[in-house]
Amino acid sequence: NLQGYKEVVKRTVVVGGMFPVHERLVSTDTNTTIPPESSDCEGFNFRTFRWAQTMLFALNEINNRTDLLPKTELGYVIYDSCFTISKAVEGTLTFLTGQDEAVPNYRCGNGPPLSALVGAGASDLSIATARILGLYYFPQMSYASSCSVLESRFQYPTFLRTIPSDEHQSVAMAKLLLHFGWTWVGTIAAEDDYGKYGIKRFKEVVEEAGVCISFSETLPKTPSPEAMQRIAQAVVDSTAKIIVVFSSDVDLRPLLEELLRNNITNRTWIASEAWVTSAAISRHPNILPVLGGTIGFAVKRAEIPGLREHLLAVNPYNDTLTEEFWGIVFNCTMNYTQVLRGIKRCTGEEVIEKLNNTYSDVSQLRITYNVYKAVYAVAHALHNLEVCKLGRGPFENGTCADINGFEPWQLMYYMKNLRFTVPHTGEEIFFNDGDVKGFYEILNWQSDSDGAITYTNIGYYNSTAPADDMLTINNASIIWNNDVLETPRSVCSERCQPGTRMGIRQGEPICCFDCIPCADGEITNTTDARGCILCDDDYWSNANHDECVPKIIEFLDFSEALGITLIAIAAFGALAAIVVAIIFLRHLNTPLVNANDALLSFSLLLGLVITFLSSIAFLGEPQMWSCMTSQVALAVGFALVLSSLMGKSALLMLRARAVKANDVDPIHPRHQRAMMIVCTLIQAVACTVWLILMPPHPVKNTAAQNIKIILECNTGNIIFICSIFAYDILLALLAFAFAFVARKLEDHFNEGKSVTFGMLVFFIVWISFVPAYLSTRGKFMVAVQIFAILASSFGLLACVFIPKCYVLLIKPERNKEENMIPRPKSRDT
Ligand code: TCR
Repeated sequence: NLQGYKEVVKRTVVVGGMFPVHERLVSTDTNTTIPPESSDCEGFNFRTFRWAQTMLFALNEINNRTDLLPKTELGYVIYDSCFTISKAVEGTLTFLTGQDEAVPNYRCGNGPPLSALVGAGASDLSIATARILGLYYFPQMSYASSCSVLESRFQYPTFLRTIPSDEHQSVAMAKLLLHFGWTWVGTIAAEDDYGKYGIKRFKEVVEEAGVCISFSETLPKTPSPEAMQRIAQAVVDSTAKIIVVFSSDVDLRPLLEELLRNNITNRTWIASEAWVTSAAISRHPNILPVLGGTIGFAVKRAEIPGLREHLLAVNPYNDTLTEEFWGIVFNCTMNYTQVLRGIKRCTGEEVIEKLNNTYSDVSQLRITYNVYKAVYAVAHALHNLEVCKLGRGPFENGTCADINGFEPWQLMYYMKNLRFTVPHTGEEIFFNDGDVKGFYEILNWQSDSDGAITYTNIGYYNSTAPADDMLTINNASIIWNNDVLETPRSVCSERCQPGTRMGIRQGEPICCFDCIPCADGEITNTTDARGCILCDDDYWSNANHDECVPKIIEFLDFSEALGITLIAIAAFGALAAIVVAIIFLRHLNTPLVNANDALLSFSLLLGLVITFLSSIAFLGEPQMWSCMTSQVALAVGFALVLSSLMGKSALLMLRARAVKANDVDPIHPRHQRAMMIVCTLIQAVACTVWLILMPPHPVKNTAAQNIKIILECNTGNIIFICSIFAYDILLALLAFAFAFVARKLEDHFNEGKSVTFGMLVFFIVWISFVPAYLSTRGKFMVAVQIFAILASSFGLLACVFIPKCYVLLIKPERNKEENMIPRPKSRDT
């Protein structure tokens, strides 16, 4: 142990220090046949030795000052904790008891008063020592123990530190991840309180923000090749490109060897404070491809003038640690027995100025600066204690503590309520319930011209800033792994674009999902949507499924080709019927026209004109009036046509019978006309009732076809429309039946045959209409309907009237009385 107090007139107060100068204990076999002895340490660490030397430097600086503790000299005892809890506990007990053979709860001798313990490096060591020191209310000022559990004033009442709590660092790391949009990360944590608590808090924060952890590994305290291979394999196997490592450099180094062996590149490492500026990692040969681009958090850096000179002025004969240091640096020994074994002997004249290693590197004074601050904090607390004015003191009745014999709790009071500025840097230090505020610099590992790693400052994290400004990062100054400038991506699944939704994969973290296209009629308009949204009634999804577009409105328009054709045909039909009527009028008194009641022929033609024209009302955008007129005109028109035909054929049939039976003419034209009018009227009345009760009306049919709204007429009530057209069918059947019976009648105008034939055409058209109608959709249904109307009307027109017109116009000589059916004797005669 390093110790020294100057024998001067000033009174002396001792400051304890504890540094992990060695990295581990020499492994010994646990032999229980001999008394236990303190184990030896190995693995000399230049960095932590520099920390220890910095404490000496700071004490020296303080002792030389006249304004700080002018009447008191600070002495020191420094213990090496060897990065092990047992050594730290042993050192603490030795410190408290003043015994080499530490006896707990007992201190003998009247040595100079102890003030505070600076240290215990790693958190688990501090936790152990803080528990012991807490028993005596003995102040402890740590410079590197950042674990968040040390925040608890209940468990560690006298623990203070100059390093921010890892609570801040974990949150900062999480924010960094979110800043770059990384949602798929691996974590590696040391198997100590620092690693475990640090990564635990980190995971809590990121998982809340929706980041997923690909793998979590722990770095064992006693590294084995198998464990390292397993971790390296986990890194290789994972698709996560971002790996967060919460560990000290000492614990990380074995893994680093393994990573280098496996040449694992193309990853971005996120470094915790404990290894971000560690030369033991960054000065490793060939490290650049593996760890280049690393981003990490570092505590404040400072320049401490005079430190380098102090470090280089070490005296190898001072103490055993320096002796060992000297031996390692110059590859020689001061130990006589080793000299005998042939190892070079140190002269003590070796030139340390030439030394260029971690020890004398003062470019990254971060934890070193924390040590410096910690020592100053103790000194300032002692100073405040010393300058206390009786009567105005903080203790009972305004009393003060005596610097020559104060109690640890009295010093603790001053430490807690401390506020001072650090020399050279001017930083103001105070403890907020034992902790300093969370401030980190964010460093990026970049390579300089000779391929060595430099730490470039790319931003900072300030826990006291408002939530949005805590993290400040200059993205442009980052150079990533393999010298790329583009931010790496680390996601388990790429984002789901609009038009798709996230589909979970059973048993995998939520960041790993499939993008499932939305079904037709459903959309997503954001990325990473959880579910598709159904479009409103009048809307439908577009091809990409990222927008609801209005459905296409469909109806058979007048202006389109099909519409125009249909109108032309219908108009032609109506015209033809009118022309026929005109021909008939011109030959009104000829036998042919008179043969079968001219009036019925005219009503038949009128009915045909109506049906032809009614088909036009089916076209165009359905309106209330067009729906009403089209259906009703059709129904009534057909009723007129069919009842006229029925009248005609009934007449034919009855006459035929009368002729056969040589009876009188059974029927007067008045009867047929009345029949025609009554049958048509029934239909007209039925239609009127229909129109009044449940009129057909235009509707938007959205159900028939997904992407279209079909504008069509709703027929109001299905029973009405059925009965109305059923009535028409009834008339048609009757007309057909009568005509069929009369078809063989000997008449040269073939009235019976042409009506039968016309009715057959009519039936065929309407029977074939049914399947055609049912198998079409949208506006073509209307077209099919119109076609059926036109076809059946043309059929009737053609069958019934063409033969007659032929005779009237081309063969007028056949238009003779004798060609008529033999008329039964007229009643009047
Ligand atoms: N806190 C760590 C130990 C540690 C450390 C370091 C060790 C920190 N920084 C630098 C070596 C070098 C930060 C702990 O355990 O709390």
